[in-house]
Amino acid sequence: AGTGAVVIDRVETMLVDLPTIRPHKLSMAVMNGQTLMLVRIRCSDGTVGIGEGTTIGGLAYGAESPEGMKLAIDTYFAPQLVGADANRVPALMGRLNNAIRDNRFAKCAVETALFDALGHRTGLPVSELLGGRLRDRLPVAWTLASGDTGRDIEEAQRMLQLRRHQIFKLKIGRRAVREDVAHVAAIKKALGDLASVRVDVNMAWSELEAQHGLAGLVDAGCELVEQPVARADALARLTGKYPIAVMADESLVGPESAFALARAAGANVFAIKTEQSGGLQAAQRVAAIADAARIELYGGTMLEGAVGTIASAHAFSTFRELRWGTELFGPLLLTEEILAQPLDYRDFHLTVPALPGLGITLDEDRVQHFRRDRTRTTVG
Ligand code: MUC
Ligand code: MG
Repeated sequence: AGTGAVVIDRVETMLVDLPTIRPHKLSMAVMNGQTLMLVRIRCSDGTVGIGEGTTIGGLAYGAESPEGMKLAIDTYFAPQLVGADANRVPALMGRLNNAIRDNRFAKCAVETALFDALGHRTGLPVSELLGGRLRDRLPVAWTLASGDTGRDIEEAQRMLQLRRHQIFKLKIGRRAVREDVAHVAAIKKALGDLASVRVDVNMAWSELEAQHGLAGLVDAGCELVEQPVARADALARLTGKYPIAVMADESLVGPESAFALARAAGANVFAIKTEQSGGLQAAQRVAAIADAARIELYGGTMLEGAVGTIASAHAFSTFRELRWGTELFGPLLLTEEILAQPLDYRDFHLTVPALPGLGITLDEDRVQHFRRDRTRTTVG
């Protein structure tokens, strides 16, 4: 296919509901399944791109939901896109950003589909369209969040044995600080030096609770704490106070917030999520700000399925440094495979595909099987 005048013909969306392998307990929600909002963009040269949007616990994490993203894309995004030049992804994103406020998750899904289609058109992987990958494999952490210390230890030991994960992120913040710290200490003690143990509090602590919590986590052998408190100013006050890395997650909602956090020396590490950032290129801008401020990087997840996960992998593969690895394990938390060929997880890493576009193929029969509403929405 040439790169002449190619326009966007159609934008289609659907919701796909998949169960999780076990209840996933976070401070703000318990997940028994995940909903993938898939967007497919069809172009006049026959190329097709796919993108994905997810949230955590419906509206428990933020202002967007899978159902809301679908509505926003069908009603407001699609008319901006249909008929436009499909090759100019930054221009298309500029147009969306002018016409549509916020909706960062939906924008990420659409941008992913645009880059996937462009990749199929040009023969290049999305990582190369984003400026070029610096690595082919990404370290992948696993989240322990069964709610039970013994079960978490067994799960971690199984992951180590399978050589799938050696970095573990523990979800805490549902219980009293002292109980949570004891939970972390027990897990670290059981795993020893074989594993890196980190925690995500998902904003559940007050600043005072965080002071107790961080001191306890240091003694427990935990090396990093993610978003212990909600407020960015409190996060900044905690940073550097204890010998444990403080990582921002919820506080990071795109480049402007990244700049404000960096200016306030508000974190040692940024958990960059493509959806939270507002897209793949926006995530790269957040990474550039972190780089300039000497803030270290971690590739985060919104518990995306295979499509969103591999899109994030392409983006993270272009980051100059990735000191803390990634947590791109989303598809492994789901019971069902929706790709023709599963993602390649082995030796504690995920491989970034070298094929055109995202480098994945949906198993259409399985997608149709798990699709919530079989009525296809077509615009254009
Ligand atoms: C978060 O807050 O980081 C990432 C891993 C996981 O289990 O939940 C997420 C969201
Ligand atoms: Mg987090």
